[in-house]
Amino acid sequence: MMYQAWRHVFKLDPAKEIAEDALKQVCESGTDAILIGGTDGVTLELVLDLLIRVRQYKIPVALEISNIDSVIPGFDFYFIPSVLNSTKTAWVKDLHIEAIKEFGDYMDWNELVPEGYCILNADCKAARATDAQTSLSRDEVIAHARLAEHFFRLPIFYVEYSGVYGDPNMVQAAKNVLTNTRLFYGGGITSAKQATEMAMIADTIVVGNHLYDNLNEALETVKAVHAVTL
Ligand code: 1GP
Repeated sequence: MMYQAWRHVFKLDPAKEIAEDALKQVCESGTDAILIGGTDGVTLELVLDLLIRVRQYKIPVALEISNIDSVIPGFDFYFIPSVLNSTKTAWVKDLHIEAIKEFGDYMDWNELVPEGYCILNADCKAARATDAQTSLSRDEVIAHARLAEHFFRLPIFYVEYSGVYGDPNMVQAAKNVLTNTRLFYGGGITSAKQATEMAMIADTIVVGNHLYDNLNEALETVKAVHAVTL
């Protein structure tokens, strides 16, 4: 299944441990894909280990690149974040330029999926790591969404609240102005009810942390999302 059709995604952090039985349940949950990515402590060994384990199952798997040293072949897609509300050009495009300088001749551009991130939770690791300007008004979120779709023509605009449940009004504001760019929502989903609420707005719902906190509740979000048609 192409990523444009994904409604529900589980994000696994290579730096966090997950037991074999839990991983099996995640991969066989009916979710549309596994996205492997994290902010801290992501190493080549950890990524490779998790990729091999996930590959036992019949599920698309994408790497969300967090640093150039942990990129390995063998994924179905490579998601490349550009943090549109970062105040440092490093996170918008400089690291990307570095990677292209090194690997540009061998890159399979068809496997690369650029994501325009808009991080709205000031307290999450990603916001701190990228010096994101997170206190955006509704109009500013709309402007970022338009920048993603009409200026950079990115296939994905990712509203990221990692760790806290976001404001559905902000997510809706972004959705209202997007036509071709897919809206990903991630952050703080801990129940089927929240998954349903965000699935009524965003194209793709990402569930991460709660897998490690309460697996059964996290698994319930799959059905909840798939029950909603946009
Ligand atoms: C994190 O958007 C994802 O990058 C999911 O957020 O971990 O809070 O579910 P949570």
